[in-house]
Amino acid sequence: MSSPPLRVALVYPPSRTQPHHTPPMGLLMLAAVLERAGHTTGLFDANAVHHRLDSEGVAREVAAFRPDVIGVTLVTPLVQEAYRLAGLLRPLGAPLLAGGPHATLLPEEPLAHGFDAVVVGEGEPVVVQAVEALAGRGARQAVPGLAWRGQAGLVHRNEPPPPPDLDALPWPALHLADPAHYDPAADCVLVMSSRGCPARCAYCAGGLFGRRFRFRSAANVVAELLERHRTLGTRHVLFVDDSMGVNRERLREICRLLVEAGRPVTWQMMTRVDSMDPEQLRLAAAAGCTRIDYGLESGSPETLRRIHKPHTLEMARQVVVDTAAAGIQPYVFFILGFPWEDPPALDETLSLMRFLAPYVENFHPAIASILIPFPGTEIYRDYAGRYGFDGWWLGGRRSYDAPRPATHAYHECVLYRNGAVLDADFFRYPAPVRRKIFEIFRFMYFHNLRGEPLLRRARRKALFDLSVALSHRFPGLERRLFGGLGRLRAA
Ligand code: B12
Ligand code: SF4
Repeated sequence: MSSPPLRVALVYPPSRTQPHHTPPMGLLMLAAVLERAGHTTGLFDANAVHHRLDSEGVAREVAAFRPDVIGVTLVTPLVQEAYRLAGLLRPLGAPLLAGGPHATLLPEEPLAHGFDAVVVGEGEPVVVQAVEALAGRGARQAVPGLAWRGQAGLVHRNEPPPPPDLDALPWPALHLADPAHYDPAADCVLVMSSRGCPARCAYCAGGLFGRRFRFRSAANVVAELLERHRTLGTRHVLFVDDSMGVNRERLREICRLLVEAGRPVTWQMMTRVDSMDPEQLRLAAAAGCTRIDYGLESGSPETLRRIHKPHTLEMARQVVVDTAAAGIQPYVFFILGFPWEDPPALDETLSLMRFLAPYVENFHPAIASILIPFPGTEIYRDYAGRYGFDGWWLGGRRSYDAPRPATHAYHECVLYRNGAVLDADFFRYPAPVRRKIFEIFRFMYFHNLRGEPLLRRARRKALFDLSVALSHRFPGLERRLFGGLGRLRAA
């Protein structure tokens, strides 16, 4: 490189509800590619768990870095704030480049909200060219996958590049993440071992990596794990692949290599129900796998069929039983409130949960347990018009990335934890459906209390039920009595 290095600020915009315990991997992968090309990069993650920033704080830190180009990740529920942030970054004079899942789905939108260009799809093959072109060191027309607004406001869009060879990519530039901002890397690092998923679930917003399953070789993956263990003392790895077990042969090879290396780390993954069987689970457990996340989504066969889930109810039950039997913790995820679901359909999900309860330590009653219609999904396409939620991510009322306000009842705060998806009311659920969703959430909450000492568990249950009873009849009194539990409300 003959020109001086560029200074590139990589930004993850603020979420008001979800902190990052580990640094964002996508940005660190781009940073590694940019560093390899000789550029200087800085990571500005507004959600770092021990260094959370609002948009003003991000803009201040980015300004101090004096960037030549600023790259920003866009995920749908955070775009409104990201566009406000773009307004604060603009005066710095550095061109703004967007990328990530939302920018890929709707590349024209960021261009109308303060961004100069958008990278569509995976960033590694093009980020160096894109940044250089924005800094005036190349033609935008020559950057595959780039979208930008030219003269006369016309949007130009280049053909995307072929997907990258994953084994040839440098490993994430973890050294850019300030260790004081995150949980220790000795406790956990994120690793990506594959991209893409061949299924086509009707609600899935994971289209960025496409339907072709592409993967790093087992040797390359295990080398990264060993290196993290050696240099950072890492004891646990969280694989962020959409569905890590799709290629069984490769997963077996990863397990074999980890056993051979003396099982230096424990690990967890997300994968599809249909990718695991007892033999595969036994190998994974022997290689240090401690947890597997499964998207079961529903206990209703009709819903499973309508969302094109590649498993049946029987397969879901079996895999959870087999996983627990292998000594691995099964984590199960559900989505409640598909627009066709009535209380009997939701009861089928509750029955499945009751069946699974003895095998499952914790249900996950968090932000994503109620259906969110992400753009680009079949659900969005089929229902946006009918329920009037077109472009919801740009409007105020449905912005669910908001902590439960203190005005909510105690039981609502503990139940929905840090999410307000039910308030966003995408599908205008009738009262019986809302009641049933509430009942299921209550079931999950009570189940998750099982690990607590007996007395504390009894007290929490009693408080919860008292809050429910009071807030129905005397909401003012509930707020007065439970007002002192403000700290719990935010928990
Ligand atoms: C781990 C994870 C989380 C963790 C993040 C932990 C962390 N420290 O980063 C947690 C649990 C906090 C999380 C939260 C959320 N997540 Co999340 N998450 C993931 C997951 C599983 C992996 C992310 C990852 O590391 N991917 C691997 C890297 C390599 O990919 P990447 O980040 O997309 O980056 C690549 C490209 O997008 C692009 N790129 C990204 N940024 C930029 C910027 C520039 C300038 C350029 C040029 C390119 C570029 O290049 C990168 C390299 O190829 C993905 C699913 C997936 N498999 O990707 C979902 C996913 C990203 N999450 C998603 C969502 C919706 C959320 C939430 C909004 C949840 C919610 N329902 O409200 C919140 C967001 C709030 C927040 N604080 O982040 C969606 C996004 C969909 C969408 N349309 O936006 C995904 C795709 C899951 C899904 N299938 O629905 N998430
Ligand atoms: S199996 Fe998972 S990653 Fe694959 S399409 Fe369905 S929800 Fe998305």
